[in-house]
Order: sequence, then C-alpha cells, then structure tokens
Amino acid sequence: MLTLCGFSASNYYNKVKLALLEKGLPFDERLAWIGATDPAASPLGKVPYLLTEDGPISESTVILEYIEQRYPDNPLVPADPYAAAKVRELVRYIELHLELVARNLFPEAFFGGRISPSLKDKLLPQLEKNVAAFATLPRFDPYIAGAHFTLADCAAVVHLPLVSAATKIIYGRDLLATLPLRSYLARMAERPHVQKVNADRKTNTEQLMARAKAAASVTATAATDGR
Ligand SMILES: N[C@@H](CCC(=O)N[C@@H](CS)C(=O)NCC(=O)O)C(=O)O
Repeated sequence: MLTLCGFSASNYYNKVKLALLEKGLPFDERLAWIGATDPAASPLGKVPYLLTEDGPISESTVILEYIEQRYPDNPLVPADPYAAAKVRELVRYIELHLELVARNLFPEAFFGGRISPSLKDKLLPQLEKNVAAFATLPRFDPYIAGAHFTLADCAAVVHLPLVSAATKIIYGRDLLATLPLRSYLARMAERPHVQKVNADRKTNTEQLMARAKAAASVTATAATDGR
C-alpha cells in the first residue's frame, strides 16, 4: 500500500496525488503539515513524501519516477525515449524555471507577507526570460506534451495557475498570458481527478489559513505579554 504524506494545499503534493489518481493506484493520504513531517522520510522536512512497501521516498519528481517504474500500467510517461524526454523537459521547466522562481513572490502574493521591491525587480527579468523560453515547449493539442495525458500535465495543472496568479498580483500582469492556459486548464478541469484534487486543495487551504491565523494571534499575544 502507498501512503502519500503532506497536505492538499501543496502544489507538489497535488502533482503526485493527481498522478496516483490518474494511474488508478490505491493509496492512503496522511496529513503532515510543515514542521510535523517525518525526518526519516523527508530529510529536508518538505512535502510530499511517499511511504512505500520498499521504504520512504521524498522529492515529488523522484516519487513520480518510482511510481512509473514500479507500476507501469496506465503510463504517464511515453515509451518512446525522445517523447519521454520531452515530457520530463516540460516538468523541469515548469518546476525549476517557472515555479521555483515565482515561488519567491508567494509570501506577498498569497500569504499576507511582504517581499522587498528589490527582490521583485530582480525576479521580473528572470521570470520574463524563463517564461519566453518555456513558451516554446508546450503543445496543448490537447495535452501539454501532445496527444496524451502525462506527468507534464500533472505538473502544469498544479503549478501554472500559481505562477499566473502570483505574477498578476505582484506585477499587475499575468506573465503567462500569451499562452492558451485558460482553455487548457478548463479542459483539464473536466477530468474527475483534477476536480477531486482542486476540491481537496480548497478545503485544505482553508485549514492552512486558519492555522496560520491562529499561529499569528499566538505570536501577537506573546509579544504584547512581553514573552
Ligand atoms: N523539490 C520539492 C519541493 C517540495 C516543496 O517545496 N514543498 C513545500 C510545500 S508546497 C514544502 O514542503 N515547503 C516547506 C519547506 O521547504 O521547508 C519536491 O519536488 O518535492
């Protein structure tokens, strides 16, 4: 049995969850907030991590590769080596060159924090360059890598909306606006498993925000008490 650990507000968690659902693999979910993860399973304390009959695995893309190799039915990576490389290339661009850079905007875009104007100025040309490069890769006919639903769709569905939203909030324009993302995401949202992941994400995000609010009020009380 597979146990996916983490929480459904996490985009990386949801990438793996969507892949498991689309492959039709049975799995349990175990709630593990940041700070309450198992260091033996996720040495950096990140989510998701997967508990398998072979042992624990951290790092979402590594988890996906394990799942593909261990459970080859309903493949999410093409058999052809070049087509497989193009799927992995998309995943890498989405995560390393888009999400990981845009992630620096998230504290202000989504969590009520502030990031410095100099950081915003520094990130903008990086994001513009990376988006322009990324824009040459997707096919969207109808899936992001071509005719079949792949791991690249699992990554695109969870990460690209956040990159769009964060850049729109911080820079006043969606840096992914030139891509046909709206129609692509609407198509993907017709899939029952994408609907399930999105519904769970909404519920869990409310829990996450409530936790953050409670933690902030404890900190504020401690500060007023001089603790
Ligand atoms: N490279 C990691 C990234 C996972 C990641 O950053 N997860 C976030 C939640 S969305 C997290 O655990 N953040 C806490 C931290 O970095 O300490 C992966 O692909 O699994």
